[in-house]
Amino acid sequence: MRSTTWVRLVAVVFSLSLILAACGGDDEGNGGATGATNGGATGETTGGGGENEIVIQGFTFQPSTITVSGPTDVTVTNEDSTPHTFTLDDESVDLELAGGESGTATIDVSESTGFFCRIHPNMTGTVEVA
Ligand SMILES: [Cu+2]
Repeated sequence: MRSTTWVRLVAVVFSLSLILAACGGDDEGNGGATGATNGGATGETTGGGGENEIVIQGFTFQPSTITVSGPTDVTVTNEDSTPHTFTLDDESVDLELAGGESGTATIDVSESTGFFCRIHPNMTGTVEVA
């Protein structure tokens, strides 16, 4: 009885080690592929998605509302030929952009605020905190 159990145990352990070895090999392959896929997807979402990029076109900020969660880098591109600024209401960010120029600033606000262009104060937008 005991010896039979022991033999079975050895057989099971041996089988498991074969299975684990096989799976281990597969996992490495899959792990790499999955990691790359996830990394790329995450990078795209975090890096831009569009939300962290503002284009100034035709004297308007597009989009005029962005959402941040913690300190967030925002790239602003002025596609007009006229100079504009991207200025937070508290002026903690104040990008001056000549026509065709772009700049990046880190928005770090704890509650929703507005932004505007100092040259054209009717150009406004909103930063919402998620
Ligand atoms: Cu302007």
